Amino acid sequence: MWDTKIPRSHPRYESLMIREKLVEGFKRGIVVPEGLIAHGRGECFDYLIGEATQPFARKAIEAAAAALLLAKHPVISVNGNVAALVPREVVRLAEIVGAKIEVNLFYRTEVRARKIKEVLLGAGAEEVLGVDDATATIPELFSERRRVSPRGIAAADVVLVPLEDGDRTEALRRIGKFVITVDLNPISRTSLTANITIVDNIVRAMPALIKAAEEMKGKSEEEIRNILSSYNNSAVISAALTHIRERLSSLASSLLGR
Ligand code: PTJ
Repeated sequence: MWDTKIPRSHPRYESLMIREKLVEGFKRGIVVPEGLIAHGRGECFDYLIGEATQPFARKAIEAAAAALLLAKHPVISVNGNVAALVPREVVRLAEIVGAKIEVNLFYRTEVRARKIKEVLLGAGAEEVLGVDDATATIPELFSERRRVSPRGIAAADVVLVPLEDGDRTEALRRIGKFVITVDLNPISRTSLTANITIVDNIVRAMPALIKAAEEMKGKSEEEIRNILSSYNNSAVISAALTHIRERLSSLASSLLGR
């Protein structure tokens, strides 16, 4: 493992550790090779936003906590990358907001779905849907990608789908689900289609979402409704893009001044 070779003081230590978790997940059959590529794309956007939870992400996290707490039937959808990076956080968030956890894979195989279920049970989940019970279907999606649990995503009013593919996000919106995503790319089809887009790394966003939901539980329902109704996702995505533009402009200017 790298952590024996790379000192904690290494400037890219955190980032290398995240990579290592995904490589480990790949070797264990939890992450698909495409998941490693998807992570590389995410890393690039993480550089651009400054590898920190920015104010636009904090706004989206607050609104996401509100939507999950107000939901009658919230579901957290878990894919290979999410299971490799934040399994304990998924379980903790589900406990706080009373959500069901469902394995939902883009590149679905039954063997991998079962392995991901084991990871989540090992992280403390009491129940994991979407493996033996994925008998319902999302209309207009084809093959294995459409299969969901009748007690999970099929019945959900609010679905958290981190690192999701655009077709599926659009399909979930079409069947009336309120969709929350975590996606470092602010202009991915998923980011532009979701009701709430958290433009942040899943490894930072999940702990922040847990904290926000814990704190929000002490508020009245009216206060929580106000947080959600005053939220504007287009404004948040626009703020993410403006942040990237300003950050790059400032970096470019600082180089000229050297
Ligand atoms: O395990 P499976 O079969 O369900 O497959 C999972 C992947 C991620 C391969 C699948 O859902 C996929 O192909 O996703 P996409 O279409 O590549 O979208 C993933 C999005 O997540 C991209 O926009 C990435 O920028 C973003 N992303 C990658 N890593 C992170 C991330 N966003 C937040 N945090 C990350 N660590």
